[in-house]
Amino acid sequence: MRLLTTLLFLAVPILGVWSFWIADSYGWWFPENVSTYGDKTDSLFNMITYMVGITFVLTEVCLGWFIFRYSRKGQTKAVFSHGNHKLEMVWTAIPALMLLLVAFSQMSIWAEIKFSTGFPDDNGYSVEEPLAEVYASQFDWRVRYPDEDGNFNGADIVETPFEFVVPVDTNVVFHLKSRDVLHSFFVPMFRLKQDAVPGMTIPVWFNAREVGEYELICAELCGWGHYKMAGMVKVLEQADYKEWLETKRQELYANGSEELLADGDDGYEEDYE
Ligand SMILES: [Cu+2]
Repeated sequence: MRLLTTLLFLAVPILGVWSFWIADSYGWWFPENVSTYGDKTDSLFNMITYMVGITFVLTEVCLGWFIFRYSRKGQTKAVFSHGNHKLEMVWTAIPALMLLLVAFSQMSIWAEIKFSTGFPDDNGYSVEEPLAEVYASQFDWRVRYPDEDGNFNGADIVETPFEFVVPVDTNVVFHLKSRDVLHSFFVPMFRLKQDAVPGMTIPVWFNAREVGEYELICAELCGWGHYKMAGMVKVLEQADYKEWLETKRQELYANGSEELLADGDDGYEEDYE
């Protein structure tokens, strides 16, 4: 019975390690990463997982051993202990060192992803001249592209609901805002998550390495319709992106007229004078 109880306890770490081992091949692990900085985020995550995992296994094995060793009949007398200073120093120092290791390992990665002073600006987009503004609200994602002069306040603003279209292999910088409560802009396949805070304009950047469509979800419980805040980041070839934006702008100028749109005409003046 003693052995059976011990083995039952040991089944927990064994199943834990086993499920960790096979998770990736069953698709239970992270989705594929397509952003330039995602690999660094993943390596940080893996480092912490290994640290926690090894500690977990060691603790469980100790627990199993104590269960086996001290559950023998007749061994019911407790030992009174005054504590052990050396031991306490050790179990304080080891976690402290591990936390320091985590803290120092993440500093440069955090700075690269989050510090707007270090954002890349080599693709024409920068904190001052972002590719778009992304507004979160209950329960909507709204992306606004500036007019040709980079102006967000003009009349010729392309606006897309729930769809953020961007060029591939480009350092995309955008401004994240909220119209009401806290939301969070989360694209798992970019390893990018950023809160949208009411009253704040938060610059965010990413660089998607592959053309495709990637889920954008709200990761901050923001009200009853939170589950509906599911959008899409659509990554296009750079030329296709330019064409898409141009077409969208022409749709604006065409003012709903399909004929004008078909002509590729972009002015009211000639047609309505
Ligand atoms: Cu939400």
